[in-house]
Amino acid sequence: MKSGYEAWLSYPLQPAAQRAGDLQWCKTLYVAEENDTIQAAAQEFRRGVASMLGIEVVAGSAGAAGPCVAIGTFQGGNTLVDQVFDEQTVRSVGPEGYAIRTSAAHHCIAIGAASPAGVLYGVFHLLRLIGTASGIEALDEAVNPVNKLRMINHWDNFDGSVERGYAGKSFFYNNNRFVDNLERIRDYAVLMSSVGINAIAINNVNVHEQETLFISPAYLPYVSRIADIFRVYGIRLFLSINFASPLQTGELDTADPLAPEVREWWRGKAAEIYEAIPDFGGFVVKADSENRPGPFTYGRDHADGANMLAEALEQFDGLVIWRCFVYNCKQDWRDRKTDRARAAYDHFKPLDGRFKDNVILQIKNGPMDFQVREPVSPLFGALQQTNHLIEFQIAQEYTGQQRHVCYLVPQWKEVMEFNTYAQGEHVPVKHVVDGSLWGNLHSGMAAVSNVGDDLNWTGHLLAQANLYGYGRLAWNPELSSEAIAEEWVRLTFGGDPAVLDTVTRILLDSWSIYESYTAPLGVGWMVNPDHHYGPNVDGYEYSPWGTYHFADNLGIGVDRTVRTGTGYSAQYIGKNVERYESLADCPDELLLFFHHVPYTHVLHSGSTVIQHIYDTHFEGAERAAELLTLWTRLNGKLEEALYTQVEERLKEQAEHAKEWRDKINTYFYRKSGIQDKQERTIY
Ligand code: GCW
Repeated sequence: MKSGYEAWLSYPLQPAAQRAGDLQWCKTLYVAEENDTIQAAAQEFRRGVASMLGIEVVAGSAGAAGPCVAIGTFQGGNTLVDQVFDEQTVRSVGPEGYAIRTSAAHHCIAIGAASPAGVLYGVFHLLRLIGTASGIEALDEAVNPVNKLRMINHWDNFDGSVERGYAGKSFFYNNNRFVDNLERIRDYAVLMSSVGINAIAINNVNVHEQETLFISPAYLPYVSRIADIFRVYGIRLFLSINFASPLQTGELDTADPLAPEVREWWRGKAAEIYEAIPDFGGFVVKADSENRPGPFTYGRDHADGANMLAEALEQFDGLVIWRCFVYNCKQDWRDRKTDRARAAYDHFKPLDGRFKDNVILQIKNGPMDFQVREPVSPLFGALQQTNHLIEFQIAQEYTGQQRHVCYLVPQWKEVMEFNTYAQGEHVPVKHVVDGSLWGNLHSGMAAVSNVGDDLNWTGHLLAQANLYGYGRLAWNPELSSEAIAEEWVRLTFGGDPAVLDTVTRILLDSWSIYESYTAPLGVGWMVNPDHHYGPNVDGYEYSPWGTYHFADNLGIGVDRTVRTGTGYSAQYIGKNVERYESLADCPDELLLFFHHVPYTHVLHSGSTVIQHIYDTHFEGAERAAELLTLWTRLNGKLEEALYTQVEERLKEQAEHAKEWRDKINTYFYRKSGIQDKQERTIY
């Protein structure tokens, strides 16, 4: 019986008509290399084919007659692979790419790659084609990942808790120990490599006392065991580190990045780490952010701090991934000059060009913090001489905490398509992020993981679509939200058209539904402090975190214009500045992020702000209830265990959406005194 643990590698049995076509190729697998990664690819192929096509795959060889699948690296010993691919194709395949071709002449489907990881990705591609009934008779393509770094950040703590984790405990640590059972970590690595993830940081960016010692001899052997597993699946392991490590371990009395003994300490540390893990990815660093130590203590800046670490890692090809989530989290709410949205740009734009080649700045997609709606960070397009990554949050901290369904791929797509005007009329974020715009040495995507030790990995089964979708999008940002959703549904539940229709519809509507019953028009927050679940309009209004909405009896919103507000809109480039600056041009969905307006202000939609709030909240709660109705139509069409786990979550969402609706509507009705035109119940 399925539990969700198999996720999108559950390999449902394909319909008989399709099986016949795919079967003839897949009965035999020809592998010529002993390499662990290629053997893992072969094992996955056997597993997938057995389950989807109902046959045991037999081993083939060079001279054997009859069709087969042949996999291997170019010139790696698989003669069929080398016969099928011409020189031009081989040249077009990059370090992590693959070529796949159905060759009638050679009676095979060949998968060739420059590296074992490429072979693995190619095999997963073939399995995906079988699982989505795409036909494999006429394959001929060379595929390379668009983004070089495709990373997952875990916020797992050594005690087993997961910061912003909504799917149980960590499966790396338990009670201040590394787990003994590595099976689940291996299964996780398989899942991640199947969508092209090639880098994973295994501990929280808030590095506490014990985790500071992960880079010490006491813990490195355990870290190394995990790296051994990841390596087989083409994944490099990263660690989040504590900037004050030399100080905190008591070995030095300073962590000043310009102090020679500190530089020496980190160089020694790097050597120790690479001794244990020769392909160690590098460090993820949260410094001078939310009370974490950093270079500011010593009057140094972020470039000084990052470059010091980069110098220690560079001879080993290690990377320093330095986060730009830096702002004043002790703001006085009375201070109307400080604007948290400005902070990342104000800190990092002036440092553009000062970072070493192996430093990558990691920038959250928006200027605030993973809200259901916020503008794109103006740092994308502004950093011309610095490697950088975009950071998304797969964990649904502010988007329903995996108790509500919120398929985030459409949001990420919107961010990636955003025109930065960085150099010319059309320069979308995706071309900044993939490094093609300025030819960055390192670039790509990172995202905060949404998994834990819940049996189905993500708590809400439908939240698996975000994990899947993130990997697919990082590999190829051109994929559409719809295509990704459909793939995920087919691979997870099989190809029943009713299931496909219903589940993709639920996924594709879910972000807009969640947005409509929560904080309106881009203003954000309005959640309960600390845990961030559920409505609380003034939860952060008088707090030090810089996340205000400024609602009074007349109006609401944050004035971030240059003319009368914080000046944030000037951080954008070209037409974006005026678009956000002008009340007339600012898009409705971001109106309250950029402007403070009266409740009677008329939106582009024709509705007033207050009526929009009422309408979207009533509709949002209704639409949330419809999600449950839609799902109940699938009763009997899915495995019981899968059906009921989603049903339960959708019930909670439908109830909780009413809570949001009533708290938000009541709050604004009481503030404004303006009646709902439709006279619905407001308390
Ligand atoms: O949004 C905040 C989260 C913190 C997190 C921080 C960050 C890991 O609430 O839990 O800390 O972002 O991104 O560093």
